[in-house]
Amino acid sequence: MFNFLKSGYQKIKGALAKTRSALSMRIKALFGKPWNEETFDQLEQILFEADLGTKCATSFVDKVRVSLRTKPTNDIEEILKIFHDYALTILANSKKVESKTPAEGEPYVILIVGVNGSGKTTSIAKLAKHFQQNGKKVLLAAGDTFRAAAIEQLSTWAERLEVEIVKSSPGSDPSSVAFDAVTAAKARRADVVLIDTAGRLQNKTDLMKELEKIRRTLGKVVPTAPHETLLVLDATTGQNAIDQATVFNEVTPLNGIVLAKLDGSAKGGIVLSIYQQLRIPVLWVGTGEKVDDLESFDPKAYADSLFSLETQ
Ligand SMILES: Nc1nc2c(ncn2[C@@H]2O[C@H](COP(=O)(O)OP(=O)(O)OP(=O)(O)O)[C@@H](O)[C@H]2O)c(=O)[nH]1
Ligand SMILES: [Mg+2]
Repeated sequence: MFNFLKSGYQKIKGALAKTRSALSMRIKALFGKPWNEETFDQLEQILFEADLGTKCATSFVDKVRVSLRTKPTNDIEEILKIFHDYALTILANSKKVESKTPAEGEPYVILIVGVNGSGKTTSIAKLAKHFQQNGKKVLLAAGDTFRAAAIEQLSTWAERLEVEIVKSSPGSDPSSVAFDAVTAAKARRADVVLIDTAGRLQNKTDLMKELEKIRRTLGKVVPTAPHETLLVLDATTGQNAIDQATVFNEVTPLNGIVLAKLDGSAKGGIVLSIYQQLRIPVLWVGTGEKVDDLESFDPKAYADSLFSLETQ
């Protein structure tokens, strides 16, 4: 089927194909024969390899062990349902940081953070397209002033999407770009401002200072801004993404995660690890490099996709 004809549910399912086969097919092979304590050790390894992380993998093993001891079965569909339902329990347990609401006539400001190469700029383009399709006037802010290429990349997206962009010369202060962008958005009656940032993580104090300064500056123009701060994580980096989320969560309040590059990764179990260890909700997932390849995260679609024997 052509990608653009696929529903969001199918796109999430497609993106998780590799993780699904790494998980469900191996679980099937494992429990397709009589199981014993060693089976559970092997299960832990399978879950670990799908990037659920040690803590999350162990809690799954405990859950499955208790369920199977209480109600033994060799029916693989029933066994997968135990995983499926437990995944939904974990995904229901996030700690929501409510986004703020702008005053009448003021734009909704979204700050995008994340390490280099995680998918920030591409995700901004995807989000811009999403808001455009919902009839919103979007303005982009090239707040990653660290590299000329970063400004150019965002400018190219702005041209392609026909949205306004506020940028400055490389090396300029990202806070002043953020200030100019929100000022312009107010004057031009834009509905949404998406702010790109540089993702250097070498020094936590610098990162914290820079993000704090951007937030403070935004607040001078629109007192409630930023209304939302989203962390972009690269799904292919596995457990390293958890470390990144931990650091960013300490330096700036996060409303949620955009999990880019879910397609092609066999490490899609990272979502469960994020929810269990950090309780930060995944709000969006990137399912490809194209501007339409962004889906709002649906826990049911995710659990259905991971714990199923479908091969497609
Ligand atoms: N397959 C796939 N590729 C993606 C996705 N999102 C981003 N990419 C690719 O990942 C690479 C990095 O994306 P960028 O958006 O430039 O990442 P960034 O965080 O802005 O990177 P820097 O500005 O260098 O810090 C690009 O080649 C993107 O096309 C996705 O959901 N799926
Ligand atoms: Mg970028």
